[in-house]
Amino acid sequence: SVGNKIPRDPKYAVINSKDIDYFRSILKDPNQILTDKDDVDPFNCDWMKKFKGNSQLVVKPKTTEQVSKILSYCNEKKIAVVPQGGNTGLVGGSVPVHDEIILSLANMSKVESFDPITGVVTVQAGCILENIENYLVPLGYTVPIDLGAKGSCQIGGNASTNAGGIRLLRYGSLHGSILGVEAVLADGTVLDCLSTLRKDNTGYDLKQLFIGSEGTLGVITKLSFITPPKPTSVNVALFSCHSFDRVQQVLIRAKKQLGDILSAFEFMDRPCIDLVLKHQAGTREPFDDSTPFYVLMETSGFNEVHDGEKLSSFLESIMGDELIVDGSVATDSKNMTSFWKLRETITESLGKEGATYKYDLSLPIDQFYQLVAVMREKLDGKALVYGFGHVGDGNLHLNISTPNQSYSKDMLDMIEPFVYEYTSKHRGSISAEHGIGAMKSQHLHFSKSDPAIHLMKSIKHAMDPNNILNPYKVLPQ
Ligand code: FAD
Ligand code: 2HG
Ligand code: ZN
Repeated sequence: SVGNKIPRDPKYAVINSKDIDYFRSILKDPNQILTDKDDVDPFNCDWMKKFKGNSQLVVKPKTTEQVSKILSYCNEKKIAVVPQGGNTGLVGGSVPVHDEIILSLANMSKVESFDPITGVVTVQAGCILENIENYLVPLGYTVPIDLGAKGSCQIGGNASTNAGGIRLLRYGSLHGSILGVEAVLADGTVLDCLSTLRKDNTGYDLKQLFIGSEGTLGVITKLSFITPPKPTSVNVALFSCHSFDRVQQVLIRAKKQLGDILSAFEFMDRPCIDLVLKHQAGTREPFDDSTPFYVLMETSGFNEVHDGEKLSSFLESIMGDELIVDGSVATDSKNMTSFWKLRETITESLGKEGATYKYDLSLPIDQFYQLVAVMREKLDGKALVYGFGHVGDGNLHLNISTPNQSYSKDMLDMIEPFVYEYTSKHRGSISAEHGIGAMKSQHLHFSKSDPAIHLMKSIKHAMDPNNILNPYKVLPQ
């Protein structure tokens, strides 16, 4: 692991054989309990192999009732618990810091119901995002969220991190799409807020507390959310630009001229393209000339002719004013996939290089690329700096990579707290979409005021007085 770990809080119990016997008695199927080191190890380690815990036990409930019994017991015995979905999180929130037991939602993966009139789907929290998409597509609907980790991440994990991704520009955040949540509270109480209503203003909107709280306030067991009809006419285009200022001009025109059919506007700098070309078989240089900036844009609509006309006049406008150097529109699904691959495999490619320091920031658009340039100057060749992200949402993924090296305190000190201070000074957010987890809990103050942190702590205390749910995460110690 990187940096100094927060010491283990001695108030938590160390699990013993009696506890394991109890879990066996409620979970019945022996496959629902993992205690062998080799079986538990993958659950102790995060996707980046950066955060490692030391849990001795994974429990894999199949029902809400089983989750309730597990938590009620843990609460009574003061056993700390980490809820875990697909374990694709990028801030160390999904793995234990010390010996917290791991509650995996992997066995709760059923789609429960779908209403073809409202488009509302109700699912168990452990459903893998891509499986929900595959369920919906034949019915003419689609999930309102999409991200590179779709083949492994679970909808409960997406909700718990309030994941953003590449469709947020079009469909908004999960705070808007999710209509209902069933969650189990720390003491085992099952909270049924599993509404499927579009409108429900009956006091505090409690389900919102579980969206984005990273498993610190309850375990989400079921969710309902609104799904949009699946667009039938999709275009994907790739552009190259000389300057970031031109990228912004293209974005403004895309919003104004494409309006409701604009469904993604993603950005990557040239080092990202070089990186993907190096690590991903089957990718190739997109244009004759290399330029410093690239944009991947998608339109999604329901009328091919109408969408095609809009796209053509938009392309004419940006080419006519020389906002782009090169541009290409994918004509078939194979080309679309290869364009998307240039964007969606950046994270995986960074992982292949070596230790990567990841920052997921919201910044005002005029500061968006400035920070990348500032970091390059500051690090002066000691590390490689990559800038990409959801520019249409003001979300920069700043990645600093040290090929063939392991994580080092010296490098970390060159980056932090500078990046957070810079972000805070420009009134940005130190986590746009990945959450706080273990990585940023001590830095929360850069984006939240003291009264806001105080209120967060009060809510946590009211809902989990023994602090058994995902301790050492999100809130500063
Ligand atoms: P996990 O990683 O298992 O858990 C994440 C957090 O949620 C943890 O704190 C965990 O305790 C909690 N949790 C999980 N399930 C539950 C539950 N049922 N109840 C309560 N708490 C729970 N993120 C984005 O926002 N946008 C992106 O575009 C994006 N792209 C990615 C691309 C790649 C290649 C990778 C590896 C990751 C990407 N991520 C992205 C980050 C990550 O995939 C998301 O944060 C995702 O939502 C995590 O889901 P998960 O099921 O893997 O959750
Ligand atoms: C993405 O948008 C993800 O690809 C991951 O949020 C970003 O690796 C990252 O920093
Ligand atoms: Zn992202």
